[in-house]
Amino acid sequence: MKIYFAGSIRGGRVDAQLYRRIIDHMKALGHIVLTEHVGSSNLCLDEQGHTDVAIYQQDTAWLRESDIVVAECTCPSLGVGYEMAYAERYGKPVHIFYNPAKCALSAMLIGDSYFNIYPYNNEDEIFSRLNQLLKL
Ligand code: 6IA
Repeated sequence: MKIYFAGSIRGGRVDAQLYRRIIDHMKALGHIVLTEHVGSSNLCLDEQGHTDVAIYQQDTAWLRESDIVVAECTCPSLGVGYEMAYAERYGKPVHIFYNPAKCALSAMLIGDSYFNIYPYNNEDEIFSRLNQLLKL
């Protein structure tokens, strides 16, 4: 499957290493992750030279191309929230993870029954859920 992984970039990079581990796990299960850069540790440097228009056009094209959308939403991000609504508009299955000990997830996600939402207490819960969702 082609997976669109969403995680905060300008909203803050506090969970960037967690994003990398989630992306690596999904790749190890045999899937293609279209948005590997979300887990990159030197993203700010990489960002130079990419216009916002090009980023928007590429990411929305990848969302339309994806089979499934996975998001880690503990760190609030306007871009990720937009991507969740965009994925719903195109009928993509959306799976959202967040740590309730670290954030109160927006009512605009929790309140929308379209989304599959998984609060977790530790990373192992994310990986075992992904194993269920993404088994080939
Ligand atoms: O509002 P935020 O920046 O936190 O939004 C994060 C979300 O928007 C992520 O899930 C990404 O899919 C998308 N996004 C935001 N900035 C970029 C970006 N910047 N590149 C790709 N997707 C982005 C340039 C990075 C560079 C490695 C090309």
